[in-house]
Amino acid sequence: MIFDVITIFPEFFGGILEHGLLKRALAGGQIDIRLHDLRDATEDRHRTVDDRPFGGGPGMVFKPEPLFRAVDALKAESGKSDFPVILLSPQGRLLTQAVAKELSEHARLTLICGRYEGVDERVATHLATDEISIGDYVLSGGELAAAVVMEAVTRLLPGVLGNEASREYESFAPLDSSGGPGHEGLLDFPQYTRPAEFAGLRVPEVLLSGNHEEIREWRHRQALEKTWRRRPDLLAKLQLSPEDRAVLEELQRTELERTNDVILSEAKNLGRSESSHYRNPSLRSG
Ligand code: 4FV
Repeated sequence: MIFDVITIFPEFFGGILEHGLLKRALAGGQIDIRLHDLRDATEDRHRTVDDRPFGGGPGMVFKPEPLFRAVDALKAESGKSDFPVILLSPQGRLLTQAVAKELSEHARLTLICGRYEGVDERVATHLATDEISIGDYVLSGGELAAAVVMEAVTRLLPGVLGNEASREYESFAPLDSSGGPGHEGLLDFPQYTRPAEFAGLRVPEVLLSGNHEEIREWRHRQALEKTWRRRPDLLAKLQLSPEDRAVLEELQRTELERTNDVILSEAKNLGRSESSHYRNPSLRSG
C-alpha cells in the first residue's frame, strides 16, 4: 500500500518512520510512505499555503489551490485517480477498526493534513473523497491523525503483524469470516504475564490451568463484561449469541442486586440515623 501524505511539516513524520511497525512494514515492502511538502505546490515566491478567513475571525485557513495542485500532481504522476483522498479533520467520520479495515483494502491512500483553523471548505467538498476524524478533540494539525491512520491501517495488511493470529484476538477485532471465536468488536480481555503473584495479586487460576477451552471461555466472558461495564455502546452494535445474552443478563441482575443492597444499607443507616434522630433529641436541630 502507498500512503501519499500532503503536509507543510514532512519532517514531522521522521520519528514514526524510524521505529516500530511502520519502520518494519516499510522495510518489508508492505507499505511505501511518500511525504509531499504542500509548499512545493505553491507558485508564489513566498510559497503561501494559507490566508485569512472570509467573514473574519481568528487564525488562518489553508488555501484551496496548493492542495488541488498537489493532488492533481499525484493523479498525473500515478496515472490513476480512483484512490481515496482523505482529509483529516474533526468534521470527518470517526476512525474505527472497521474503517481501518475498509481503508486497508485500497492500494493507495492520499492523506491531507490541515493546520491552523482548518482547510478551505472547497477541499472537503470538491477534492477529498473522504473525511476522517480520529476523535472528538482538536489537534493543531492533521499530521498526528495521518500517523494514526497509517499505523491502524498498516497493521491490518497481510504480512505486517508477526503472528497474524494476534489480530483475531484483539479489541474491536471484526467478526472473523467463520463467525468464530473472535471477540466480535468487544474490548480486549485482561492480559497477564509472569510473575503469577505480584504484590499479593495473583493471576486468575484459570490462566494457569492449561485448559484452553476454559481459558477461551473465561477470556470471552471477561471481554464481554469489560465491554458491558465500559463501552455498552459497542454492545449495541453487535449480534450477541444467546450465551452472551445470558451472561449480560446475569451481570445486569448481579449489578441490580448490588445496587439494591447499597440502597437498602443506606436506607437502614438513614433509618437508624432518622430513628436515632427521632430517638435522640440532642440530634434535633433547633
Ligand atoms: C483532527 C482530528 C484535528 C483541526 C484544525 C487540525 C485539526 C487543524 N484531525 N481528527 N480530531 N485536526 O483536530 O483528525 O487544521
